[in-house]
Amino acid sequence: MVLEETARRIRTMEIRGAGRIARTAAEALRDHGTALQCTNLDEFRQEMHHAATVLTNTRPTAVSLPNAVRFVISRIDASDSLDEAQAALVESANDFIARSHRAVEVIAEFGSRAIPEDSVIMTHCNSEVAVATAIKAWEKGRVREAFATEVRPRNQGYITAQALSDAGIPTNFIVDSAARYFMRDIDVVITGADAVTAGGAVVNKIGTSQIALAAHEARVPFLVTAETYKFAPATLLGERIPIEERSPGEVMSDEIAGRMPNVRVRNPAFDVTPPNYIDMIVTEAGAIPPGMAYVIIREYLGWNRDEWQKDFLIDHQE
Ligand code: RI2
Repeated sequence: MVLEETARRIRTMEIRGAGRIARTAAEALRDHGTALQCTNLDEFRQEMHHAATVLTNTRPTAVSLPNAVRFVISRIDASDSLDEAQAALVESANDFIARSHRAVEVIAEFGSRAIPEDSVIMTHCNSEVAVATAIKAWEKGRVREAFATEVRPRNQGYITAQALSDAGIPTNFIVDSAARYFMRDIDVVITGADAVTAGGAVVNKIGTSQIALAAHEARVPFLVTAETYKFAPATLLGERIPIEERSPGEVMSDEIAGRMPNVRVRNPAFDVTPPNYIDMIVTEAGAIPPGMAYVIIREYLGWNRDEWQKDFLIDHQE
């Protein structure tokens, strides 16, 4: 029940943000597994793999979700007894959650150093780690003012504007389409990421790539803040990151849409920013150029081609 309820809350975006959904999934696996009354290891593994699938099927784009689930499940799979697996579940879930919180703190520190003195910053959507970075930079006196976009259709920009305002940062709230108009006033753009490919492309909230393009044209540095678990190992096997397309009802009410039978409302939740529009990706392992994404996947996500290939092929047979 806890599991299904958590899955529902992630799907409906009651719980949202790539890092938060990853931590929530680890927590849900832990609580679900702790409540299970299995009599042997095989049964426990089977139940946990099912729970993992329920959680990863909720939202397809943020790779933090399958990475968190994999972090926990791989330790269950490596256990030799039921007792060991149950202990490994609790330990690995708690470990993931602690690492995630720590990563946000470390990135905020590294990222704040990359923001020049007296900067006007712009951010898009609501990224826990981008906001933490902006606030850290503000505390160091490096930020003068911020711009937060509205983020249609779910308006996550309100959450960002609130957080920046609570921190005392003078903040301008703008509609998404005003980003280029104000770009001349901006010193640095900071966003989060839902996924980073092996080639260094960043998948983030719809509209990010337009802002990156405007920043590139105006020669404004574009920083991405992303924990290492936002990097996507499967892209090394040629996999593409699926872009979630959400309900048209988020964009236009059924009543209005009903009057336009020839109109199809499209609602992609994410887009892809190519690596050449990104100056730096700040991770807890360091601030890297996008071209080094491959190294992060190899060094920090325990990349093992044969193992991933096996899992990938199994996934695709189902
Ligand atoms: P943090 C969000 O997606 C946004 O795209 C945001 O930039 C990204 O997750 C990263 O979030 P959504 O869940 O982990 O609002 O940095 O669709 O909080």
